[in-house]
Amino acid sequence: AEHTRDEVELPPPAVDNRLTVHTLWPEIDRISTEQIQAAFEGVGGQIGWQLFAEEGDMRMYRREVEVDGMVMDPLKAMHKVRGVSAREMCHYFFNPRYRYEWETTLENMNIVEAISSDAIVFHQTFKRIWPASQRDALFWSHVRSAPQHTYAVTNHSTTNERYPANSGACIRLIVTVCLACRSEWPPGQQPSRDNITTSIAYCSTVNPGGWAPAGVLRAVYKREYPKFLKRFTSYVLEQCRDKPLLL
Ligand code: 6CM
Repeated sequence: AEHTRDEVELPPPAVDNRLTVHTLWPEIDRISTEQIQAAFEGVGGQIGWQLFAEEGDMRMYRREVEVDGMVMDPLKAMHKVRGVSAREMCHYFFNPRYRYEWETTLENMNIVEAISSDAIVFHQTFKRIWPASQRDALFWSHVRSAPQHTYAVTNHSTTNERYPANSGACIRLIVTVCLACRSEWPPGQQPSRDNITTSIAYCSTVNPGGWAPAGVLRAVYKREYPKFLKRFTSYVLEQCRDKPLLL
């Protein structure tokens, strides 16, 4: 009980072999690679990105995209956090044990398949937003390391025979999310809680999967995404306080 956070619980530095033999692996590998690369590409100078929330080091941008009247606005957020590592950030985002503690839009979470130490398939239901129907999502989640002290979690919708879409009260939404984190510390120094800075790039694209009023949806996103990122980062800071830094 002394060691509440073993190394083994953290995202592994290399891909788990149980994942590379799974049927989802080619898709997981391709989409994760694409998402991580795109996450660190700036929004400056790119047409269409509008800043909609700014607080301290956090900046949130969205692009207004509608397909057949349905809002599919891509969202991109940048943030900087001092005193935690990229690996720690991704550990708390990926690991289902902590999800109810920071995810406020969540109603229920189920593990559909625990593929490996770095990949899980989840089924989640979200809190209902009036006047739309309740939504659920089925997605794989994969955490990996990348060069330059980078760790990232990618979540992407998938299908499963045991969890058919639109069979109950819920409408299935389609999601692609990437939380990419990169740590830095002053050259020539040993990294510590006092000198480490982690840059966060969070990208999300949600297709609501069925009718939802555009105005309501955009208002919900405008309120909920900043709330999520602020809450999540302060949650990780709180969890890591007084624990040894893990790179
Ligand atoms: O990325 C976030 N959470 C992850 C872990 O749960 C995961 C979640 C993805 C689903 C994102 C869907 C958000 C939609 C929530 C509102 C409910 C939709 C109702 C539509 C009808 C009007 O990647 C944090 C997600 C933060 C969302 C604000």
